Amino acid sequence: MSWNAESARETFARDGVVFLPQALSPAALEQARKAYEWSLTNPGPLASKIPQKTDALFYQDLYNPGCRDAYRDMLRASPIPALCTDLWGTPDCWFMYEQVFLKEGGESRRTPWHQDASYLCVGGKDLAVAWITFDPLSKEDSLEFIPGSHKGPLYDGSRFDVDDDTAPLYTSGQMPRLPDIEKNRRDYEIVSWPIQPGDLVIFHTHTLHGGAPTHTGARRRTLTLRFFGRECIYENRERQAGPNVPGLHKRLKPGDAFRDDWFMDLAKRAA
Ligand SMILES: O=C(O)CCC(=O)C(=O)O
Repeated sequence: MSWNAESARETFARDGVVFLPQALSPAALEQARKAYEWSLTNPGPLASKIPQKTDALFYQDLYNPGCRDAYRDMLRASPIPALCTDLWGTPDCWFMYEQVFLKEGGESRRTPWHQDASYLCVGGKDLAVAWITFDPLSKEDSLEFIPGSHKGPLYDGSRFDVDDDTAPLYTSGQMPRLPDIEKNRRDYEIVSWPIQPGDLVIFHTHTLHGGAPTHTGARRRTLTLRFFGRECIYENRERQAGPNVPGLHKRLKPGDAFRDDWFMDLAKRAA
């Protein structure tokens, strides 16, 4: 481990993203890889191919109901929940949901710039997405972030329209439309890191991020694990946004502490 917990916490609070080189041991990485492979071989009801202008594959799956069993041992053994509580400075951590991505087979499109928070009915300080890649990536081929954007406006989601990355997910106009960051890159501070398997990027669900395309002969297999902690509330979103938990939107109302028995409690609290 080549970082300092206190400076990682400061970085996460300031930038909404932190790079933790070799945070996963070979055993933890292997368990994560097996979970990822499980997802690929057991697609859930929401697995989909994201539309592309080429024949390349951009596959994703999320909220697979089988994950709670298939991922349980991996999550309980993983160092990530403790890293999240360190970053937040609070002792609770619950697993919210997984998402897997696979880009391969040619020139894939970028993952449009977006904030995960637009798709989720949860807000607050203690939120984290752990981004794990199983392929080494150059800085240019990696996931990119706008540091500090977790403190800025929450934009409408991208609906991943093949012709327009900023085309809004929702139609009511309650949230501002995403700016065209990709066309105006020089107006933004953008960070990314070259990645080796075992490295971890952890970001807040409100942080603007977008993923590089992959090129012919390359492949990007990534697993993202989303967690929440003590300081989180249920927020109103249109069309009852995720996480996809049976009955959640009936049990919680805006402003309630974000809690539900459905979520896996992963905190290792002192006895
Ligand atoms: O890996 C990618 O291309 C996208 C990751 C992402 O956008 C996410 O996990 O929210």
